Amino acid sequence: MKVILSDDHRAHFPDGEVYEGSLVRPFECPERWDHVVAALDTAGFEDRHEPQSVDLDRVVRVHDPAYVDFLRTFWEDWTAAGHTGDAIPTMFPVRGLRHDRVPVEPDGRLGYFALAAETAITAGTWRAASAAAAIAQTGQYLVAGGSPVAFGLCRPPGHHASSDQFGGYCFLNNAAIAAEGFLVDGADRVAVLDIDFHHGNGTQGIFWERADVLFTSLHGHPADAFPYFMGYEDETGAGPGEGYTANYPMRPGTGFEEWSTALDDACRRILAHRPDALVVSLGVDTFEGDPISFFRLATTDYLEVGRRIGALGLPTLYVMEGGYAVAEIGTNTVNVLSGHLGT
Ligand code: 5XA
Ligand code: ZN
Repeated sequence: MKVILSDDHRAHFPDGEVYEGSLVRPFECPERWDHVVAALDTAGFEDRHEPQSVDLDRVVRVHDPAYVDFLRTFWEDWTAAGHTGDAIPTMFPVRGLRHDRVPVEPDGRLGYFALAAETAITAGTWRAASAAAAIAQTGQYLVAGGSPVAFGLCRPPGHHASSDQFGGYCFLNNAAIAAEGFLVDGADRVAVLDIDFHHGNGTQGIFWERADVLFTSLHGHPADAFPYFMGYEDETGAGPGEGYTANYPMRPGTGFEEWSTALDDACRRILAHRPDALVVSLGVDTFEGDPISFFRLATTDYLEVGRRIGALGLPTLYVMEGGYAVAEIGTNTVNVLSGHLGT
């Protein structure tokens, strides 16, 4: 299996995360990447690739160009305004406020382009986020070019990033960029399977009115879990995209039996879509020991997850999303990949 990775992820590591009333060390930390690499080493995944340069012309097919520009240039504006700490959004265009004007002042622009307050922008955020997008793109090129399966070790993750908002540790939507890339390179239909614990609101929103990309997501019920305001079962797409979104929200304590029944149903829908390629948003925060989630999957379950996805027989790109049980993230991730390969 081809693995695409870059050390540029280290450029993004905020000083703190707003979590349950405190500023804590971010759960989304560089050691996550180190543990995945160590597990890949141990399991013999040696076919490693550096990403090509990010292709922004393709990125803006799923993101608003003004948003991409904001991410690229914001740190300069923030520091020019005299700020020295990380940029944490505090005010948002919520219900009753206007969305049709973008503020000029950096703090206002930050809130305009944000969907949550736990995610800060730092000096190296653009470098890391654009490298993660480049990793997804390079994986997509490899799979479109004939590799049956590839794994993009993206950090920061991407599935919460909407066309014009960051949050949930995400800036550029790596999975959506890859899915769109397959279409650009000739695919007629693509499927996204999001198995991160959190609903992939960004990916869903990007493809909401599209029939060429099927979006399926298994996740913590929005009544109980971030991102709270999306991910219900009755969200099925709109216009030409009606019927091309499928959500499987599940309650606290869900174990592998119930979760895998949802996986099987999502897989059935994916096969019915007859996609030319599959993008898997691979989060392992479904793990029973994850500190911020509430599913109960065990380390050995991830082998079976990979087996079932591999059994679809589709050209597949995995992109890394969440997973915060740092000591186990490597084994859990690699178990999915090994299961896919049947090893
Ligand atoms: O998949 N998304 C995540 O793992 C991040 C959730 C952030 C919760 N504040
Ligand atoms: Zn997650």
